[in-house]
Amino acid sequence: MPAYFGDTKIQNAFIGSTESVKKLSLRKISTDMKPIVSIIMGSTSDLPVLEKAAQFFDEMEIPFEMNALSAHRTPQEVETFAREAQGRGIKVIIAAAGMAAALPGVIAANTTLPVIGVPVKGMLDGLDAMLSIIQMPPGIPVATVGVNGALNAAILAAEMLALGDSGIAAKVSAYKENLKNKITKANAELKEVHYNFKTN
Ligand code: AIR
Repeated sequence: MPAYFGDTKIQNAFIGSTESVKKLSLRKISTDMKPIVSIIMGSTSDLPVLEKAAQFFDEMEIPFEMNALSAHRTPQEVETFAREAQGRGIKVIIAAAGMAAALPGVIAANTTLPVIGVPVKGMLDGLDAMLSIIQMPPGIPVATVGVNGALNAAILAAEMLALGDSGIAAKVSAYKENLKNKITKANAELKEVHYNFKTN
């Protein structure tokens, strides 16, 4: 097992120390579930962005793992992770990084699993990370979501998993149905907003 996996060693993989990581380390890390999604972030400073994805997988009851690996600071470990992910049962990888965000592309270069890239807003409003992730050369695609778009990355991952899992398909479908209800409710509320020249 690589050094960056397992509940006792997970903290070693995190670069730096943030409040979010301290919170994470206090929670019980479940070892009896086998992850099918891997969330990789370039640094624990990206964790606040990735929390939306984690919450979505909790809601969908999809087992996932979270680790920090950096294409620049731990290049060897990134390659090992990417090469071994499929063999460990991972089906989709979500990779997030800011600045010169090579992480999703380097992972995609070392696996045939689908990789979803999340550009993290750090410098330049996240445009630097977005262009680094989206502009992959032909042959090595990374499905890139918007800046800080971790929730969309998680929904897209669930949609991929839903192709082969009717339970996940039903949950994703219910989630999307709920989004419709939100707009229906918003329109009912807008009906109660009055202006002199508003006709509906
Ligand atoms: N990063 C880390 N290694 C390579 C890159 N591109 C990114 C992280 C984070 C930013 O650099 O994904 O968004 C700053 O990292 P840190 O650890 O200094 O906070």
